[in-house]
Amino acid sequence: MDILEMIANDVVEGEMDEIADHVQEALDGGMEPKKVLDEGMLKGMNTVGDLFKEGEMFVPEVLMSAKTMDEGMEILKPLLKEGDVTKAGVVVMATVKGDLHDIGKKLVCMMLEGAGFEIHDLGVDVTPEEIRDAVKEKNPDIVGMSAMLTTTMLSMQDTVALLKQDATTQNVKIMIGGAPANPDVATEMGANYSADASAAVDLAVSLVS
Ligand code: B1M
Repeated sequence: MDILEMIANDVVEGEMDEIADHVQEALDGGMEPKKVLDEGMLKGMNTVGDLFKEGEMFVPEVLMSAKTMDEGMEILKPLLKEGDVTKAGVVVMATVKGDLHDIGKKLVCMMLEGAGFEIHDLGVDVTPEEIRDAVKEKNPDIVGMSAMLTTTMLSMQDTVALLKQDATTQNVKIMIGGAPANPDVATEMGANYSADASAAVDLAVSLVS
């Protein structure tokens, strides 16, 4: 197994204690940081996405892979030149007002980050006004909203309505997800739906392309 395969494998297997040494070994051997990122870490993360989609990896393992990715990024970040990392797009993400569930949303954020998106995670229990203000400030390509309670779906609807009211926010792409969401509800409120974290990546990529 060459060093890039080892790094990709570290991400897939969640080898948090190994990846830093392997990334350093690749750099010490003269490899470009971008190559380590693209052909090692991101390749591993893509495999994670595929395995998750196929039901061969589960949430705790994906979280371990995301943490392993973070460990490797700590070493690479200062070395990557501006422009080395192709930004897929900017996403403002929130769990909507009244809702404290954030495990699924964090997973979606991590997978989007792994796919090259810049994420501004506003946290949980975020009001429509706070989301609108963040859209004005960050000018994202996409707003992502997560809800796990049937009751908080209404807050999603309010947020979409508020974003559509304002000329500076009405054109932002909107994606929603979480247990009570579905494609019909999304279409009705003028948003896009994805069922899980890997579908969210596919959707986000299609919305910005
Ligand atoms: Co709550 N809870 N909870 N809970 N909780 C549910 C959601 C519930 C279904 C349990 C049940 O009754 N069977 C139920 C909701 C019923 C309903 O409204 N239909 C419920 C309830 C009722 C409540 C309370 C009201 C309980 C109470 O206090 N009486 C309360 C509400 C608090 C509040 O939010 N105001 C409450 C509290 C909590 C905890 C705080 C204890 C904890 C949350 C901790 C946390 O998130 N930090 C919690 C948990 C853990 C759950 C369950 C058990 C698990 C949710 C989870 O994390 N799943 C849940 C029951 C269940 O789902 N089995 C339940 C794992 C996660 C990876 O999946 O979140 O679905 P999920 O995310 C997926 C997809 O949905 C999708 O991708 C993710 C990854 O694949 N996705 C998106 C999510 N967001 C997306 C956004 C996207 C795209 C995809 O684009 C933007």
